[in-house]
Amino acid sequence: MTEQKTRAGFAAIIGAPNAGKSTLVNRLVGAKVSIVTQKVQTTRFPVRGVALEGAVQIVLVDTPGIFQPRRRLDRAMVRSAWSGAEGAETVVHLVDVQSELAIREGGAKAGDHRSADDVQTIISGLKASGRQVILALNKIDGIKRDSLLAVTKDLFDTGVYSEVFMISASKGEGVDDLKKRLAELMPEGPWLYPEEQTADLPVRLLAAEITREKIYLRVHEELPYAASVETTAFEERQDGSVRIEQTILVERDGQRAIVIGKGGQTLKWIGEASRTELTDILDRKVHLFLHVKVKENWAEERGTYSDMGLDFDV
Ligand SMILES: Nc1nc2c(ncn2[C@@H]2O[C@H](COP(=O)(O)OP(=O)(O)OP(=O)(O)O)[C@@H](O)[C@H]2O)c(=O)[nH]1
Ligand SMILES: [Mg+2]
Repeated sequence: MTEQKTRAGFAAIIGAPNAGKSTLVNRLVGAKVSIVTQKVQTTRFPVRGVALEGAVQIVLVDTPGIFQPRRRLDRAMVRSAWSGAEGAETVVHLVDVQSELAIREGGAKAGDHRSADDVQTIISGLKASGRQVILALNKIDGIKRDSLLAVTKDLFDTGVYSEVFMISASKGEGVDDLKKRLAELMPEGPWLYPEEQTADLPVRLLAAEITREKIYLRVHEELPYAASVETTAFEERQDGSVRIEQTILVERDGQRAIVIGKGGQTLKWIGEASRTELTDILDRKVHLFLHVKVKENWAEERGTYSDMGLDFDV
């Protein structure tokens, strides 16, 4: 037998909100497995994506951003991110280098300061765990290389990193090198997923995520984290199509009005965008029905957490 020995394992991507973790996971997998928006705190629970590199299967774990949590949902998200890292063979700490640079070179916005603070929180957490991880500086597109050196040095001097990569998750630069390295770090063993599988999110949850992404893309300014999406029906029909019903939960009447929009225009846009993508992903005709409901306490209900695989009591 000349067959190459297979390897497989988990590589978790952690980082501050908006660092580009989901973008990177999608890029490494070569398919969209996790939703991406310009908003912080988009990812709410760990999402797995499966990448192949020769005979190696790398199961990427996209995690929610790590930040100073206040609300219950925030605490549950941050906890799940750290657990995602604990369960993985390899951890990559992804840092938005543009925020780090803005702080050094001037012009930093509130978001950059938050991001840099969260990076420090993560470094402290890593120090406490005694674990060495890979540092990946993201968003190097449009940045002068010399200015990266000082940032790299400061981060590296914390002692929590074993090596560093410079990448652009959205443009793809440097991602192949990182992928090769992750493959080397995976232990020998049988693959964990069938060859053709790239994601393992239950289809109802995936459908809810796609709609949540469209909501965030459309009304990100007006609707701060107040929305959640539930798939209430998913029926395969005789003609091969699928009928999906979803409820968008918001916390207040005003938010309901925003999601629906003038004459229903916003909700129509969200529904069309989501249906188009779901048709593509599910590879069949999709009938999508969206309802918007005010449920003030959706973020305080146990069911919300178990649906997402999050811990309620943190
Ligand atoms: N310029 C640039 N933008 C990027 C890059 N990678 C990601 N982004 C953008 O950064 C924003 C956040 O990307 P996400 O992938 O959702 O970030 P995340 O770390 O998963 O965010 P959370 O799930 O909220 O923690 C999006 O607008 C991306 O398009 C990059 O390499 N360069
Ligand atoms: Mg994300």
